[in-house]
Amino acid sequence: MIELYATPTPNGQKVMIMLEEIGLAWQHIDVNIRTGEQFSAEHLKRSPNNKIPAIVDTEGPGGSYTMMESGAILIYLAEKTGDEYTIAGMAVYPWVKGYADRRIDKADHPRFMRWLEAMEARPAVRRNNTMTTEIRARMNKAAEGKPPVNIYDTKDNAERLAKATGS
Ligand SMILES: N[C@@H](CCC(=O)N[C@@H](CS)C(=O)NCC(=O)O)C(=O)O
Repeated sequence: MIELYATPTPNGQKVMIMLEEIGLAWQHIDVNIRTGEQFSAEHLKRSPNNKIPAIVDTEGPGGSYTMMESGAILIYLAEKTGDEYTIAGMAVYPWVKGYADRRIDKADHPRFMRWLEAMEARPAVRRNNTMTTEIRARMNKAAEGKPPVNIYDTKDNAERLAKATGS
């Protein structure tokens, strides 16, 4: 459980958005900076510079874990949950999803498989895979009867470029 001690100012809201994104159980514990609640002895233990937001992660490293500073909180929460899905994952997944075609045995790579399954459980990744199949089928149909190009034939490439650009 993440306890967010805050007022929904922009600095409070950025943590709220993150908490909603990552899906951890959390609750907003109101610390009203308009009425000076940030100066209470309890809150100063969480945030010695009398600012919101602060969080308490009841299941943090080594037990209950308190943090202040919204940017640091975002990084902490990303590291607690974000390692299964980052833009690195988006960039790499299309290259590695065909691992079986490369005769890679999934039994040898349990952590890779866990990550791959987490990727493939995401609706956006599933939609990508469905669209990829549909687009490939459409393009293959449109390419029927047309000779294929060898994109690694640099001489052929140079000739095509020269022809297209008139140079
Ligand atoms: N650098 C801090 C800034 C936090 C901050 O300025 N919080 C304001 C509200 S947005 C606050 O708690 N003000 C109360 C006060 O200064 O007494 C962060 O990003 O968390």
